[in-house]
Amino acid sequence: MKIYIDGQFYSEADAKISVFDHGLLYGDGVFEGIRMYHNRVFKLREHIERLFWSAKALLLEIPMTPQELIDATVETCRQNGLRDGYIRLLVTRGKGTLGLDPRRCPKASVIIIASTIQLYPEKYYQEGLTIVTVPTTRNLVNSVNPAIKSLNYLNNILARIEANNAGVEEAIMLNSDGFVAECTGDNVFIVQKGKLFTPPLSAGALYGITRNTVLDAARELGIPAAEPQLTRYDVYIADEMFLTGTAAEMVPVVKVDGRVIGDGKPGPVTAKLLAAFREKTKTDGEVIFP
Ligand code: PXG
Repeated sequence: MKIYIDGQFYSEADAKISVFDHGLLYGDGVFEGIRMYHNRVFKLREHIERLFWSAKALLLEIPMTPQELIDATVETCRQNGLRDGYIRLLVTRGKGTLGLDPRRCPKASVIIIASTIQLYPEKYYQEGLTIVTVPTTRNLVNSVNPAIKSLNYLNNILARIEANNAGVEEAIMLNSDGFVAECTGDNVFIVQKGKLFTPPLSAGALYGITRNTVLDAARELGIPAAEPQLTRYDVYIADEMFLTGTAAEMVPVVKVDGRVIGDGKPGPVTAKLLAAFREKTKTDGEVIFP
């Protein structure tokens, strides 16, 4: 494996960063998880745009232009001979002192890892997931805003531990007002009487690239979609439910907190949207090997 760090490629054994990097010391940095499908880097421009937004919110200066980052990402796929897989792109605050002041870190570091992906077992796509709501509340929008895809994922990791303890693969996180925000690494959608609903960003959801892709697909298919505040009750009485994320794509949910969703099987609107999503992965994104 060849890993990109600040303009150079290193073998996995030699791909190292300083223990004084504030990405490690404080989780001070931003990241993206990106997919490659069919020799293309899916939604790469959208991921780079969101990375720059996350960095802007942290006053973190990325030492490359968006186009340079796009080129470096595609080059990392090429160096690893990958046409399908998963990319982790990180920008850390860089090497500093043991104090948390980011002004002591003169230059941010850019790391790009391109690899294969560990997907959910096919069974979950066929049969649907069982999930639960967990006690850990989504970060307040006035704290580390959940819209910032930062290297500090402890809020999500605490929720994931609660999911693990409950013996399930994902968890619904509510915000401090009790509304549905999102899952630990996925956005939440429900279908009710043919209409698609997903929580608004202000509820504490990430501006998910897959979320946007699904909303685009719904528009194209003539499926009405809205972004209202959603409660657990809305989820329990939904006809269908699914989660979206770069890694998961679209995964159906059939049980939440012991309540069976719809008829307990992945639904027809979910299937239609998944087919449309899969089509989009064939034509969108920067080509890796021309
Ligand atoms: N919400 C959160 C909190 C996320 O981290 C999503 C939603 C989905 O967004 P995209 O843009 O991917 O559609 C994410 C992103 C993992 C893992 O290991 C998942 C994400 C990021 C990093 C790791 O499951 N999901």
